[in-house]
Amino acid sequence: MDHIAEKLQPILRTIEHRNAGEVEFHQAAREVLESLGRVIERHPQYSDEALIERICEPERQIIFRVPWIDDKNQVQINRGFRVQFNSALGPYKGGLRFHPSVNVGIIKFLGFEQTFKNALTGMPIGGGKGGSDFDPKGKSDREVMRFCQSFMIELHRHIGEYVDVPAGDIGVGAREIGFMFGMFKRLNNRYEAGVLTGKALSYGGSRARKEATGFGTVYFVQSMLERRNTGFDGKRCVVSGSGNVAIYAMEKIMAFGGKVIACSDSGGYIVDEAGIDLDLVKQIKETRRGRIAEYVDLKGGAARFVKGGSIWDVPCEIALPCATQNELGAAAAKTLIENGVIAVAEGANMPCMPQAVQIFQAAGVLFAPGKAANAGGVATSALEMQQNASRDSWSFDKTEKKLAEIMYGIHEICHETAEEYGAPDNYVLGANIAGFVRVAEAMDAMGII
Ligand code: NDP
Ligand code: 2IT
Repeated sequence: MDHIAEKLQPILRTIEHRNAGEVEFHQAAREVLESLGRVIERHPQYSDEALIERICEPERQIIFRVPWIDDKNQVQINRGFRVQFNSALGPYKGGLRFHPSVNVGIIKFLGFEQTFKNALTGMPIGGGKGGSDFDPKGKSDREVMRFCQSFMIELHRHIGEYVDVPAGDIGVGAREIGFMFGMFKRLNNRYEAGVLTGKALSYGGSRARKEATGFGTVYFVQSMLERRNTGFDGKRCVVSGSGNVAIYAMEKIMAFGGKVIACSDSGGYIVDEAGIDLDLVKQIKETRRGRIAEYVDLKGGAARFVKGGSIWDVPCEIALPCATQNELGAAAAKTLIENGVIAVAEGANMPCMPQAVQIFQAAGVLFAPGKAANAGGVATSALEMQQNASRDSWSFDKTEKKLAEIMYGIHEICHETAEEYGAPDNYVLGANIAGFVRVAEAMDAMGII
């Protein structure tokens, strides 16, 4: 990894000062700035007219109160966020996260990453992110509905198919999107299908959107492995998390002949040397919204549950962190390498800490950053917007084929860009530069905005 070029250091200092305490945003900005030194050396125009400074400052940040009434008739107050980061390439686009850890710094880092990720897809979407510190865990469907309705009563005035198009993220799936869409439609008296993505198929959702992030990550890994003349066949894989991204990453790994032996949730991880039974995981997680620990009693055999602990202790050749930010640090990276890992891809956003990334890269492990590897979700959201705009609905095969092409395209541009800038195999550099250049060129063409 490069150091931050001298010319770019004041930019990071300003970010740290202006966004005091927002450590995840500082981390994400630092990583991108580390990659940009090589760009401004060759193309000084990209640092003219404060272009990089403008890209690092969100266009708009909205914070609002979300009051709702729980099942005990008590009034609850949560905080809602939407950071509209960059609209140079299209309407702001990015998910909503409902998790008690959500704060403005987390939403800002996610919106910043999203801007470059969306640029990498080559589709006309800007970057944004939102959410709330609301915790859907343990809440009844009615409580979730009342929360989502209250959240949308405020958010609706800030979004629209040409303005800002939210979708899901941690804690937000088809159930929550449905409740929010219903309230948006009522408030606007307008059937604006393209205002949200990740909708159910019954009212304008896209086939393959649910699968897209996990599938896409695995397509990206397949492209990396091909460059080393290998594939998933028979390889031991570990996937952290057991939510939307993890489940469909596991499904595609299995379809490609890999063997998934461990997955997790925030309570701990399960190991099943016979290979994870994905139908059972779906039953526990998707149908019952249960805990991954239940797998062991239901499956029997040699399956075991490890409470807490690090899933990265499980020896594997391919590791996909698909849970949350900063879930894989330096110690875990070293353990994975000692155990023979050959490829690591971020299904989650920024799950690997900077030291871990450095350790992987120094050891020659194939490493795919989230803004490239998990772009399949938002890319398929853009396909959902296309279907909504043309009042069309495509088959699963057609949609998945487009997703696969997009992922292979992202792999190609990251790889080629890294090579062009003298660091072949450095997908972090390739993704940051390629994403940045697309946003920078569009902004440059529009004057000082
Ligand atoms: P889900 O809510 O469906 O699943 C999240 C999973 O991660 C759960 O297993 C959850 O465990 C675990 N997890 C979440 N927070 C923590 C935490 N603080 N510590 C430990 N485990 C945690 O979310 P998604 O699968 O949609 O999202 C996972 C990651 O992928 C996120 O980083 C998200 O930003 C990213 N992503 C999602 C996309 C999408 O389309 N959904 C697209 C691109 C990236 P538990 O249930 O116990 O909390
Ligand atoms: O992080 C992400 O890319 C997402 N949560 C998906 C965003 C989207 O608009 O589909």
